[in-house]
Amino acid sequence: MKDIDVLVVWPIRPDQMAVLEQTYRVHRYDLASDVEKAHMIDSVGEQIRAVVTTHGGGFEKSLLDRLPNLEIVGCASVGFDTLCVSDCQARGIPVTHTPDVLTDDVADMAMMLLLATLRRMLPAVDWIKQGHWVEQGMMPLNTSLKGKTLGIVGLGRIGQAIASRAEAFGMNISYYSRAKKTDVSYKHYDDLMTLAKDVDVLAPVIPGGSATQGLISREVLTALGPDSYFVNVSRGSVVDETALVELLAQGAIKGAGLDVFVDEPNVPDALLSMDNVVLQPHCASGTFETRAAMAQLVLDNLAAHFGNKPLLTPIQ
Ligand code: 8YV
Repeated sequence: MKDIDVLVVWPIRPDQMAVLEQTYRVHRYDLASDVEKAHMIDSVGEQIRAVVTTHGGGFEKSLLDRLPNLEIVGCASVGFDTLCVSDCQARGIPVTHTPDVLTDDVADMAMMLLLATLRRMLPAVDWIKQGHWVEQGMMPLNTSLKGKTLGIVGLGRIGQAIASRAEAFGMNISYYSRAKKTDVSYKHYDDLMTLAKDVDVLAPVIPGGSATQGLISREVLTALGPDSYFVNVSRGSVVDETALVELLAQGAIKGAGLDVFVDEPNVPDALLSMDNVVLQPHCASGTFETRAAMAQLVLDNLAAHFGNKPLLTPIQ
């Protein structure tokens, strides 16, 4: 398959990149300058049969239009809101993603944010480092997870993995989704505002994109109340980030644990100085094991396509 041209818009893990380069004729669009990118597409665009990318690299229609013989897009992320999936599918070009292999790590991140935020882990570290323990004694009390209600917005694979974990910590689980799930016993809400009013922690676990843009609105956040928390491991776009920052600053929400932001890698300055927020750099799936599994899934989907076998994880 060395005669198959693959355009790398965003690289996968080094081990799998090595296999990709041994197996296909790889063009490193990700490493090229803007001038080099334009030249690359002019010279080999018509030869490109596959694209490799991820959520961070995306895949825009303007580039798709320059690849007339593209057959498949392999994306190393479960979310695909930065890819022109419908345009690809309209041309009969499947797009594959990486569900399931990252579910546990993302759910772990949600629990880490929950624990660190409610138990104020980072201020506790400072309590020691700043000498407060010596000078002032025990740090102020924080909040237990046990007995609190976690409201999950969107109970898909990752949402259910978070729910299972949170239950093990003694939390009650409620969820909002359009349709009630028949395979869970958690309390279902068909109204987001009511869920927000009833829970102690609100956690959106939904895809990004236009359908969920700003779904967690200022009104929903306000309905949470001053003794509640917000945890986000989905996409920054699903929440009114400006409202979130203001409400956190005002104490209208008690705290937040955030792994995703609207304008990554730029995080609102106001959040950087708050001691009631825990910030992570969109790294929920960022473990050696999971990123390797995601990368391998990209390779396996390409191999299936060019081997005329069914794709493993095509976006439907
Ligand atoms: C990205 C993610 O893959 O899978 C997703 O949808 O958001 C992450 O796992 C990671 O940020 C690399 O872009």
